[in-house]
Amino acid sequence: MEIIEKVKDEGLQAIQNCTDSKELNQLKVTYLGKKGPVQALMAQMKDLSNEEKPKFGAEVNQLKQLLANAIDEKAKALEEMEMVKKLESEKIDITLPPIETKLGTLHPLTVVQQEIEDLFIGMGYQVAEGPEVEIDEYNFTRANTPEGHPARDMQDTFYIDPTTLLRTQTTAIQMRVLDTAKGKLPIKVICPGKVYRRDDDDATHSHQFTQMEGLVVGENITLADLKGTLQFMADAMFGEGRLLRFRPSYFPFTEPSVEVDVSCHVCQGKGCNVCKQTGWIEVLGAGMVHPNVLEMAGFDSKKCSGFAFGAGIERIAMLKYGIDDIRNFYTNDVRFLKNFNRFD
Ligand code: FA5
Ligand code: MG
Repeated sequence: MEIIEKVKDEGLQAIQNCTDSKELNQLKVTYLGKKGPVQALMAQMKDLSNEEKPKFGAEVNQLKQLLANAIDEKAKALEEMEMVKKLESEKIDITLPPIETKLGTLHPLTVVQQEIEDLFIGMGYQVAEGPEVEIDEYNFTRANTPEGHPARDMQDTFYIDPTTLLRTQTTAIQMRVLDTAKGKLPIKVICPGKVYRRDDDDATHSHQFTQMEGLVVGENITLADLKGTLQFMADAMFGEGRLLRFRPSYFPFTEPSVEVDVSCHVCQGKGCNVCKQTGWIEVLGAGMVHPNVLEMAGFDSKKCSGFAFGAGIERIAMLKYGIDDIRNFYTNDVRFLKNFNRFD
């Protein structure tokens, strides 16, 4: 009986002190296994008298049951504890700030191009595009500038072969639009795209730049329509009140022709390097579509008329954002491009 008490006290103590389930399994083997004290007590039964046997047997069984229960309970408690520990260690702190995802930005030229497109789409225009590697015919001949015409020298051209070139003006798209219209009126398009010229790069010139051509052909289209349209575009792009100057000019494909200047944003018209001391920056060429152009594309120039313009998108972006060098658009300095991040 003494031994039973001793095994009971020691066993319960050990189980209580146990701190992990592996150790507990070991205890189970130690106390309740074949070589354990409980089993040893059972083995002693045969040495007892018949009167002692039942009482002793019941005590040992009780001890066995007691230890087994204590182990079960402890196992449950340990399991719970270990689960809590695990949950604790895998806890996610949802208050931590997220890893920042950096969004790209639209290039300022794309922003301006899309703004102009939206403006004209709102007035019922369609957007037309064309190839950058263009045939001479659409870039020059159809634009009333046949081979040998002195106006070809106005745009120093990258030729690929004698009849293929990098287009020098989005006017080439205009000629394609007139061609595919097959005499059907009215036409209202804007034509954005890259153009190429052998110009020397400086603050306002690049050998590759972007133009936005506009073309409207219909009945009774007049110079007043052109002027109103350009004023509308300038007000929308630069805010009302920016000075516009219409200057008589010459293009083979328009008659009459104008060039439109906007007052310089750097010197406010006083004269500086950017405007070459003139106070003005030329943003576009325009005019009434030359009758020869309409006739070559199959339109009756007595029954319809049209206006066209070709704007430099870089120049508009420079005026709009106060950029003083066109080369900024092409050097891809992220510090420059970041200024146009519309998501910040
Ligand atoms: C033309 O290209 C004519 N096709 C425009 C036109 C279209 C006139 C339809 C009439 C009817 P011009 O060469 O001036 O014209 O160029 C038009 C605009 O492109 C200029 O006003 C200027 O804003 C821009 N531009 C011209 N050359 C460069 C250059 N090297 N770098 C940046 N922008 C330029
Ligand atoms: Mg010009």
